[in-house]
Amino acid sequence: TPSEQFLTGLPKAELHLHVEGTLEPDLKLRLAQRNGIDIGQHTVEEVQATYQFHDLASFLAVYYPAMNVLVTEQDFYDLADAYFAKAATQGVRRVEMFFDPQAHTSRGIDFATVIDGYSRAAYDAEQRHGIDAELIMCFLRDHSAESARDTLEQALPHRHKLLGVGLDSDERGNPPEKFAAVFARARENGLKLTMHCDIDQDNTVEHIRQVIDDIQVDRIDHGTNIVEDPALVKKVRDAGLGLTCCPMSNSFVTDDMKAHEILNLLHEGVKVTVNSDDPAYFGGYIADNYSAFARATGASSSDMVDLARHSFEVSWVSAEKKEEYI
Ligand code: ES4
Ligand code: ZN
Repeated sequence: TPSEQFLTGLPKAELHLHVEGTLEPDLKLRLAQRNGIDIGQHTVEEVQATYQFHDLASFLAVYYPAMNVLVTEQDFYDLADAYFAKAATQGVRRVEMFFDPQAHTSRGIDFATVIDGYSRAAYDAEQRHGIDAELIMCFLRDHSAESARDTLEQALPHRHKLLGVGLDSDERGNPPEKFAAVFARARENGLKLTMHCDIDQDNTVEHIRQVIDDIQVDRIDHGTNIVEDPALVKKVRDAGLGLTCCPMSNSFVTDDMKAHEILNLLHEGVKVTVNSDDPAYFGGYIADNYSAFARATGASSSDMVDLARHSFEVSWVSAEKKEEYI
């Protein structure tokens, strides 16, 4: 198997990264202190001990309350900046970063505070960390379609700070079609579209069909379950649609990295990529995910190079820049 050093050094694009999922225990404590918020823990070890989950519900129950420490524009800047610093040490050159505005506006933080902090950090990332970063605004699918629509309207004056929109949080009972109208409006405004199709869903094949045929997404987050339907594999392959897979995250949600499924899809010509999802919570950043994936599957160096190349190919970077990366 390829060495960790080789995998770290490979230039990579990170296409599936929730910035709120990069909140490390030490930064959480520092922000809590700075804002005078009592989070109930006082040491890194105590905070780390709360980062324990076995499925999506138990994860989200830690993830959303943690965000209370994010209050000022500088807090959002510092969170994203800390992620970029870490990503730079893992060979990341390009980031298309998810953020969840509703997780903040629903607790009284202004939309502008959130997007301006993240956007300023993304702008500075080139100079500070040699990373080209842009933002993807995610809607929380367990909130109403009206709330998503309202969030999109709040975002439109900030349109130039956004690359695209996504859909995350709890998929159960919240199918893609619930958000068809708001995604259509996002597309009219020139935004790229992606949606999560999680690996642990009941009607996953139907959801994947909806995101392709009805929503006409430009990428799919996870989507690994296309392996259940050969016709869907062919459709995704022929469309050149990127899948943003997250092995270490998968192992928390289902006890299975789905690494063999991802490698098989790679060998079948599907544009799969490997990403980190919520690295502060799932125990590893992107190079760690590449390593875990390679160890689990015995993937060759050439497979790993293909994954890294795909990450730039299915990224939403401008055509000229894409050529430089590939
Ligand atoms: C998430 Cl692992 C996961 N699943 C769904 N939504 C999310 N948001 C952040 N991480
Ligand atoms: Zn995700």
